[in-house]
Amino acid sequence: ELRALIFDVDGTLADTERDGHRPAFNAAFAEAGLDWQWDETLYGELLAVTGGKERIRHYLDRYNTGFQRPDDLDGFIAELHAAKTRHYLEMLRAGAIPLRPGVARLLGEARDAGLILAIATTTTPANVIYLLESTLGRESVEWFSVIAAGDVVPAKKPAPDIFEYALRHLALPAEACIAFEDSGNGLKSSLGAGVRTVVTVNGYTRDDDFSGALLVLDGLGEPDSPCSVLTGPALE
Ligand code: XBP
Ligand code: MG
Repeated sequence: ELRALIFDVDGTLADTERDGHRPAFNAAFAEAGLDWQWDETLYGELLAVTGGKERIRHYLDRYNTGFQRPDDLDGFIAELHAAKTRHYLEMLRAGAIPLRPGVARLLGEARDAGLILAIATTTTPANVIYLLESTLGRESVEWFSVIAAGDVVPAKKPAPDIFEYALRHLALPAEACIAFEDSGNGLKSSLGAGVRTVVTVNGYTRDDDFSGALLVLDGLGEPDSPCSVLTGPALE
């Protein structure tokens, strides 16, 4: 019996990456006097690694090997990332990032149907709270029984840990849940935890590997602009 829906945040609830996280990273770099610029194409490649701090480290390892690393690299990255989060939260507070079509409707219908809602994301907890508050109102944070986010698990997606954490706190078996994800990394994570998954792709994830998904959609759609099924039972 279906009891709960578990949502990813970035790319699934909202298109946060290209015009949200990416410019926030760039603002933090500029503020720190660094000449790093993550354009849309480079950012698409960097998304291979989830987690902002992990992404900065990956950038230095693979794309900016000439950078003179400070002795305390962990501290340096943590500080840059804290600045990035500050910029990102400012954008959310200004209402700069809307939910994707169909998200508010689906959440409302799920609540009406008595389903439990949860979140499983690699992003920083405050980012989730601010997104919900700025788009659905203050009380919407309470709609979610579990908000599993960020560093509560050491291994981020594609590791299954964050979904396993959410299941543990929901006290539900994987079979009682359906996950909503937008990326190959996210899908690996949810499937790794045994949770059936609906994928709603976006510009950055369209070409990811979605094998094993219950359904792959180009969005969640609204009555006046329905979504399309890219892969799913109907097409097999
Ligand atoms: C999202 C992420 C996050 C965001 C940035 O992945 O990888 O790192 O890009 O957020 P998913 P932070 O949607 O698979 O959870 O900088 O707060 O990590
Ligand atoms: Mg995502």
